[in-house]
Amino acid sequence: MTDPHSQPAGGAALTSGNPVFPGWYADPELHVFSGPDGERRYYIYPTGSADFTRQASFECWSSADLTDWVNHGTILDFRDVPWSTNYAAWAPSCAQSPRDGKFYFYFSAGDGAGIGVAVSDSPSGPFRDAIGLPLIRDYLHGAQPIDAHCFVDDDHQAYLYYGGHGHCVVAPLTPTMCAVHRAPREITPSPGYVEAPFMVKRRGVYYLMWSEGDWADSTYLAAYGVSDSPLGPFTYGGRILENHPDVALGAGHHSVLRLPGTEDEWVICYHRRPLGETNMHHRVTCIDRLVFRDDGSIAPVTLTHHGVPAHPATAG
Ligand code: FUB
Repeated sequence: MTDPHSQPAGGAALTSGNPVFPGWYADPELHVFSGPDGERRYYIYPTGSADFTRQASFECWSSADLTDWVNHGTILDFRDVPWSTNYAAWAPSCAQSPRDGKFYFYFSAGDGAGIGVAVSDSPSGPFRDAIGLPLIRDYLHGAQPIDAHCFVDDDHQAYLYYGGHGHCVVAPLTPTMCAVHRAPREITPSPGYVEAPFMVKRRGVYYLMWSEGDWADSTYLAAYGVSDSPLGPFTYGGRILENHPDVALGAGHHSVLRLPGTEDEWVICYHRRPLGETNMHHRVTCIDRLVFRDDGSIAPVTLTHHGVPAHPATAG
């Protein structure tokens, strides 16, 4: 295993460090987006990981190069989402519509309240509730309506993946990004699946990733499966994130991103619990390298303290 304390090859490179920004934040979704002013930056949409009975809003962070993260403050507040609860603002996802260029923000509106969708002209918000009611309200196929993830395929079809309590479902979205085109179908990829689906396509292969175990302790981890369709079925591929006894525990609920301007360099953004932390809410947001092997499988991630080298969002 790589030494988690060693710096990446190439000398004293500027690195993100881990965690990449201060504070308790979990469930990070990492993107590169261009704002209304045309500036391309990295964005992270996390869950604010205070006690979840007090989590009633979302923030986002952005960076020019993965190292200098800026907090944009509250981007959506449950006070402006009347059908939501006043707690458990969990696990958001953001996608840019290929049709209108707007940014659509999918969020858990409280345990049991459903999944909402909000919209903004800017990736840093502010977002406003787009439809005034839950996009997904009911438990379908046993899937708890949390942990939404929006994936837009090369043909511009958007899909909404979500589901806790051991069941994963997916539904194609209409071009408005604010309604499901067909009823969600169950795609639970593995008996170990618990929550936090994330989809990425590489070289024509669909990689569904998810978290297993209990997010509140060190049984948490992440795994993946592959398919030739965004709707599965998925063949189990292996574990991606696991505890590192010298670095951190409970690593999971992640997103991955191909670095702009590269053909095949990837990073994984995830949360983990610092060693010695026993409060279940105390999770931090980190970034490390993700490596696809020559056969298309994913190598287990080495959790590090140094993170990843600076890489401009404007590359390529
Ligand atoms: O952050 C709250 C919950 O913890 C998320 O919904 C789960 O995926 C887990 O990370």
